[in-house]
Amino acid sequence: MFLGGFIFCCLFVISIAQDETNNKLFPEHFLFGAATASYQIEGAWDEDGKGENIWDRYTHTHPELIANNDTGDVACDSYHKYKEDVAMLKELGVDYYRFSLSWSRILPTGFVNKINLPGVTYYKNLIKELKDNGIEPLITLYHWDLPQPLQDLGGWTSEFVVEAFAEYARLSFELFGDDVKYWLTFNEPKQTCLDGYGQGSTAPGIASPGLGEYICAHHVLKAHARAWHIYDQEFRTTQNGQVSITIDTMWCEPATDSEEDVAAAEKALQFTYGWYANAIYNSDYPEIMKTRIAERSLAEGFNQSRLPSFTDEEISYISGTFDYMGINMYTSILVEAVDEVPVGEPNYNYDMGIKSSQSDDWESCSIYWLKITPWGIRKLLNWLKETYNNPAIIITENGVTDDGSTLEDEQRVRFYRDYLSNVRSAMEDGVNVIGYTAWSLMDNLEWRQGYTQKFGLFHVDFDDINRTRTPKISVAYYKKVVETHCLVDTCEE
Ligand code: GBE
Repeated sequence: MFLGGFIFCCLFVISIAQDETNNKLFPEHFLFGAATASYQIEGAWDEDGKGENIWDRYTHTHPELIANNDTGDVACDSYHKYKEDVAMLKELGVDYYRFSLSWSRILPTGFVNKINLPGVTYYKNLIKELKDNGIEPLITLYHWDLPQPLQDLGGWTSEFVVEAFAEYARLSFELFGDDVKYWLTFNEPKQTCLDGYGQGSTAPGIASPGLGEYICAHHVLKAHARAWHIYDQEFRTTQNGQVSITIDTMWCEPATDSEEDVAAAEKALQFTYGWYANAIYNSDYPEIMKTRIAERSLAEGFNQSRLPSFTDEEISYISGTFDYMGINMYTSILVEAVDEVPVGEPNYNYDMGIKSSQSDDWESCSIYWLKITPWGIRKLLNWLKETYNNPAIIITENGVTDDGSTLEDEQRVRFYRDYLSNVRSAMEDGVNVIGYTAWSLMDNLEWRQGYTQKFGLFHVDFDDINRTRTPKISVAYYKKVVETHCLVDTCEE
């Protein structure tokens, strides 16, 4: 009662300052959801037969690399508390829940030789609980937690992993697919490859700049395509679902309207988003990547490009492997043209060859890289429509973090309102957006930032053994939006 009155009062205050907000209703069939990922919430890292994954290994062997030496050992304890999670989703009224499967919980060795039944049961129970509450699952197969035994064989830089992933995908479709309409193969492969195998700044921590990230990406793209074709050939007619991948990018805004900066911004989009998207939604790697990396590689003394090439057969096998387009978007950068970095050490950033920054005028939150740029999502959506032939788009992540000091997260309310307002405007521009997913359902392990950054609609008390979940004020706003399909007090058709 007290909380209800409190939330009502704050919504009233919020409703005053929304003159600029788009007041068109979202279409009736537009889908709203909320998201999490296995390593960030599940905990139970070695319980009931789960195998070790690269994030278990990374946090346990390099505690100094994670804020407060945090780990995902317990996290939100969702392995035991999934019913509470579903109750929160029910409270929000969302159409779907995006979560990921922990590969190691289902296949402790990474391979299909040994299926861990308690892991399978966990996901079956979660899916049943969702369906019983009228919530559709949207499942990500790979949100960064590779089984450690596969990493011991080279992980995403080894070719064998393509088939290992394909078999894991097939098993997942077999086990869960009767109840799943939406699948994602990979979450943000750029982070997997660039951070994990190029720069070495996250698990598995392999630093092989200018090489590792390209080899990794090559295998990820092949693995994605294998999984899509397996679904298409073996499951589509009986299960009738949709399979895609979600790739993240910041919107790249030219720093000035000079021809050079405009070209540099386009180049940045191609090197970040196009690196993965072009092969799937168009065909092959972007021309500008092929040309630049080949030139620099030869000048560096390599006999071939550091960017691996696809055969014609592979190009057509990968092209078109999507049923919708997934995107994760949080922020924007300003992009400037720069003089070519002299040839020397291989490096992805030199290959891209731009300068990026963020404006001091853009509103900050508690994490350094996320500046609040709602207009950027409208520009990005229009760019995606133009560049990839107007696909149906599900925004699979968008959200903002706080430092945990208050449940009155007015900045998050404004964030969702303003980004969604720009999504709605992009739809008026003709972009075919069919769904929107808030990151995140609840505070969770923010990778190297540990539990210091809190992206949740629901607050989680990590000092409490019960991991008590409490709604922030943004829950009331998002709930209203999901229910009414309207961002303001009253909407027009
Ligand atoms: C997503 O990652 C993840 O899918 C999700 O797991 C995560 O919790 C959520 O977003 C919130 O972060 O100058 O190289 O240091 C780094 C977002 C910017 C991935 C861009 C920050 C990609 C993390 C800038 N990265 N972003 S810099």
